[in-house]
Amino acid sequence: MYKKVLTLQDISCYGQCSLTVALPILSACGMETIILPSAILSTHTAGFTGFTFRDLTEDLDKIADHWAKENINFDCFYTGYLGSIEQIDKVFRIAGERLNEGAPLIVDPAMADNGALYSIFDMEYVKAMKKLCDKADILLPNITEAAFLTGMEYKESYDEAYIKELVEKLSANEKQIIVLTGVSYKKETTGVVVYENGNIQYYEHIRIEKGCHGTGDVYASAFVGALMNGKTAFDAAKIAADYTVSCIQNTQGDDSHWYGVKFEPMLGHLIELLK
Ligand code: PXL
Repeated sequence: MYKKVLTLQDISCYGQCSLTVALPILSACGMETIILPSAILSTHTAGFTGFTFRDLTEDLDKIADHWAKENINFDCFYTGYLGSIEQIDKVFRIAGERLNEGAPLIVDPAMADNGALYSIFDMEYVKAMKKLCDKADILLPNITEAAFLTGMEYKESYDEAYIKELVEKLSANEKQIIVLTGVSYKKETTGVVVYENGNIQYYEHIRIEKGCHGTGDVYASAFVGALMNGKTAFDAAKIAADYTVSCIQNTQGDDSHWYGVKFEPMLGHLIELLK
């Protein structure tokens, strides 16, 4: 069960997202976690202004060259927020060279939420991300990202037919698994759709009105950790959902903590869910 999981995303020094979330969650899931920072920002970009941004694209090839020399390989490659279009090409190289036989490429397109792209991205980036998504074994978009990737209209309220069309359009091949988050058919509930082998499964859970920033990264990291513990995609999707809900509940009522999720005190709960 001791697996090497490589994750490529940014370091937002402050703000509880991307690598500062993925590393502790994957470690708690028992994974040897290898990090590849795509950029270093003083904070994340959602709600802070004047943040610093150092792009690390140039370092990615040098790091990959060294790993090639040392023959360092991985059992999973999970990508999150990337800093630039050029980095997407680097992902193809690393996935092509460094993954063990059968190791999944898991892509969280991490570029949009609530109907809008994050501030640094544009439609060129969406086009490049679509190419990467087509290569993924498992894709973890929210509804906004799925709408941008497919060119379908983003809807605040929708029915099962809309969700079916969204995952079908998104699906690059019949082996690919799509885990679509934030699918809500009723006011009081939300949930996750898992599209696998042409079948749709839905896990519904309570919806907490006041969401918080960073839940997508908490969800994706817990999903990868559960999957790499041998859970099926649907079971991993359920475990990640239950853990994320517990983290949001733990963050509620603290208005000073608008920028992230207090996920750390709930790591014990995640470990219990994995048993
Ligand atoms: O949580 C996604 C994310 C990751 N990294 C950075 C972000 C965001 C979302 O806004 O700004 C830098």
